Amino acid sequence: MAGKTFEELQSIYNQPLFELVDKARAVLKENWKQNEIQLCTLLSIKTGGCSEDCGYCSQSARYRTGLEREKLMTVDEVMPYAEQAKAKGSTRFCMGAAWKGVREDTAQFETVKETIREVSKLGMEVCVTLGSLTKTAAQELKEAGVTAYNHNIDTSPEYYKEVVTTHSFDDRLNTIKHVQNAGMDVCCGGILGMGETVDDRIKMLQVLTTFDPAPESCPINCLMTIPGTPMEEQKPVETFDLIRMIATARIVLPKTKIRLSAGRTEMSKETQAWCIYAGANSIFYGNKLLTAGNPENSRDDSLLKDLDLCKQASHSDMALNKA
Ligand code: SAM
Ligand code: DTB
Ligand code: SF4
Repeated sequence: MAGKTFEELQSIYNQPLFELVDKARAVLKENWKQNEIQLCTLLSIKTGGCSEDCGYCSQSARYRTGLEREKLMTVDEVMPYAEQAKAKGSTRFCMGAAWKGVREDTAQFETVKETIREVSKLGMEVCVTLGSLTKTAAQELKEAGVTAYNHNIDTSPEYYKEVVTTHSFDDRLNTIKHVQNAGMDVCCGGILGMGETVDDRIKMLQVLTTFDPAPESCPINCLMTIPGTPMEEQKPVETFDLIRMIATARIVLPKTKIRLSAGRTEMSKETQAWCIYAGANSIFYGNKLLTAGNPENSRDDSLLKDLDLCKQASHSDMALNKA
């Protein structure tokens, strides 16, 4: 789909809430099996000690967040987590590393690629989020079996400078280009609640609509305030702002999986139901995100039961009209 203008997005976002949700729900029904939800499990395979200064992050070495720095996990250490995720019904396993980016020709990168090859054998979608990539690193990840690469733009181009100073918004777009050119799916979204304006959120969505191809998935995270970071005092996101954002994303990215991501521990079942009704069709499943908490599996199972949702079957094609 061709990119939308900021004004087009603003008028979608600002229409009366129920009209917005009605439209988003119609788009969801047209493009997706409305009662299915994709479950993705996260694992931090290299925690903490990151050189970057992302103001929201527990893993930046620049803030005293109390997080213990850990070495890169080995293949054998990772596999039980992937197997358990599969056994519990997740179809995607996403591994994150607290790196500025991938350094090619290192033993660490070889270990990560070996891990990817092993996880692929389980028949799960393999997603990684390892920071910036060169063209070659992207190609090597694709060859190892990565199906999707997560690299968020996080906010508007203008506000990005207030969030991170050690790399730029354009650096993020550059990595996303390499991911697309290597033939991996792009998972790209952002965070709400970092002190940005509603217009910044809309501008972030506007950038996502210019991607070609459109992102395969789009995580919408609510800031989880981490003591010790510059954003520790930020206020929670208003529920109806979150719903508006999800509904708008659903309308402008009709075939993208919209993932209701970080911050669900602070959301009621009803809030989450609204978000899913308005177009979200994926969640992170498992009691931990990368370093922060996520609802227990049992709580999510009861949410899915209450809403009569089923877990997306392994490798089932969720999109009705996807080739
Ligand atoms: N280092 C890699 C990078 O920056 O892309 C991968 C890991 S990074 C932790 C992945 C994403 O998690 C970030 O882009 C951000 O959107 C999200 N995230 C990190 N900390 C968060 C927090 N405290 N609250 C909400 N989302 C967060
Ligand atoms: C994304 O957008 N959200 C996930 C995933 N991509 C890698 C990570 C959320 C991290 C939340 C904070 C933490 O666990 O440290
Ligand atoms: Fe490092 Fe990624 Fe955290 Fe930024 S978001 S500090 S790059 S781990």
